[in-house]
Amino acid sequence: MAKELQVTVPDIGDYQDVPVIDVLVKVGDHVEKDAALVTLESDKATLDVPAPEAGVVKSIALKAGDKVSKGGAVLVLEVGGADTAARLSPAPKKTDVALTAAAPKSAATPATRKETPAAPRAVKAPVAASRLEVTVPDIGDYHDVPVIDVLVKDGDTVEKDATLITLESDKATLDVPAPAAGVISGFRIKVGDKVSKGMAVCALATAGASSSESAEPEASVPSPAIAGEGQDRGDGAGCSAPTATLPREDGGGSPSTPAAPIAGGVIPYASPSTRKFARELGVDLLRVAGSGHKGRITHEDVQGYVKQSLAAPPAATSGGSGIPAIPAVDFAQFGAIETKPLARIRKLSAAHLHRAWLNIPHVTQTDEADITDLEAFRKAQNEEAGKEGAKLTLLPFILKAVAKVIDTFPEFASSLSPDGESLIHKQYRHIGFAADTPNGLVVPVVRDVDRKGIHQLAQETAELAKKARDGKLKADEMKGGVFSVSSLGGIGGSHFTPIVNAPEVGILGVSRGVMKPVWDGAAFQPRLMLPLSLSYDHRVIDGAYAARFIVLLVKLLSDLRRLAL
Ligand code: CAO
Repeated sequence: MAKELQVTVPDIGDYQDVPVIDVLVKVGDHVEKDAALVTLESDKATLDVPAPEAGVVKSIALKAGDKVSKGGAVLVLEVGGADTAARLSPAPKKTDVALTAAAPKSAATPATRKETPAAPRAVKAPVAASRLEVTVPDIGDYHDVPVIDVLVKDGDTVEKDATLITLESDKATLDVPAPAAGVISGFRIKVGDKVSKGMAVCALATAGASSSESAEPEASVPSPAIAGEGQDRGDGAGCSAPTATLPREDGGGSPSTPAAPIAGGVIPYASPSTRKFARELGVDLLRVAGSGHKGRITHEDVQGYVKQSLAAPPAATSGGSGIPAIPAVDFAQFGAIETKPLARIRKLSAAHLHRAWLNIPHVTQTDEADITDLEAFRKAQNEEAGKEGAKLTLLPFILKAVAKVIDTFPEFASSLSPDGESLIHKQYRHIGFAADTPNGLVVPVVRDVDRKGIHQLAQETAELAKKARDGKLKADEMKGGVFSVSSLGGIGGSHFTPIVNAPEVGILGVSRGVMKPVWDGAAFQPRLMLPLSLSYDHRVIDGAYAARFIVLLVKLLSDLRRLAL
């Protein structure tokens, strides 16, 4: 018994007055259950209204450009009639050539595509399709990385490079892309799974040589209705028909990608991970040009946008935080110039030093330590050890003495809490030392200096300094310091003003020891004097406290026996 069914706009969430952007059927069309009838486009997504049952379109209540809300009339469908049954019952086979003939107008308009749902199949079927196993690609050193987003399902047609799943390690968010265009089957992953390189994701039925012929107005992309009836496919494709609440891509590509209509230019097309990344950086995706397929915005596009924004010439009158900017100068007007990109380490340390310099009210306290005896002892030790022994330099003595002085003045091993309300006292004595490398300054950290002997410290500093110069320091080896030492003594110079290595509160600069005449109360004596420069964060350290710190340090270095007390 034929009856008329009024099709209305289903629950489309909070959306009201959503524009109709496409009417996909016309009066007289025969439609399958779940075939898309009209397409709506909110400012967040594109939505298809599906046929609740198979039937024949009797009348249509709206046109492109109309605005609709939940419950609004879409069309009237005659269902259960003999005509409908006759038109729909011979289940189309993909090899059924007659179906191609039955769809003479199929590629002409989207509406006729839906009218003859078997037609796209018929176009696609003869194509020599191949099956591609998609696995998790090389994702660096990561293992068991959680899947945070699944963007496709069995039956979905995806473009090459469309994101299939998104992984999130503790360091990065990674998209696993489709290696080729095709139809998804055997999808094995769900949100929360943990994956590693090589694990199976799904199979991809890729089109053969003639896929290009079907690329045009989507004649071969299975409509939701067609995908739903794909029993004869044999690959598991087509087991799910997208519902009206599933976003649809802008006229092509993955139907389940939460995509934006590029043509309209309203919503940027980007994967959830890219959106998340942009949100974290405060980037408005509307301002970012997408370089991916169909204008898709990639992580790199967001990064490029940020870099470009940072590199943009500062306003002539002011830099960040109201600091007057240094005006740009065209040096080429004065002679030949060459511009070289900065090494990564130099850029990182520049940003770090700038932050520390801007945030910390620095004071530098200087003094000189008489290291005549220390040097005599050090040289004697080196001679005793001979060429085979590990060489003792001044640095391990300084580290040891600093650790000892911090025990007496523990605020030098503290940090201000981020809110500036309290002081965090660190009980450990890990001390960093600045190392000069061909690529810039790095600060390796020696662990538990207070618990180690001079020889062990000499060995560890030598190893860390070598690693630093070879660019092989691990991130962990540059973390956790409570205080830093910057020794320029091997190079020369007298005092300098080291910059506190935030969030530490103190740094000791060591310059070159110089023989000087020192008055002993009766006569001038030749003594080797070591210039010391102690910079500190004046928010945490008082001047008197710092002066006492350096006085004690001078005493320890001048008389090594005190180190043992
Ligand atoms: N006075 C006199 N001589 C000194 C000295 C000092 N203060 N410090 C070191 N020396 C001597 C050493 O004893 C050694 O002499 P010998 O070969 O005769 O024994 C020579 O100078 C070379 O020492 P070194 O500098 O190679 O070794 P070190 O352990 O003292 O220092 C390191 C290691 C990594 C700190 C150093 O190589 C380095 O990179 N210094 C630069 C740090 C820097 O760039 N600081 C600035 C940071 S802020 O921009």
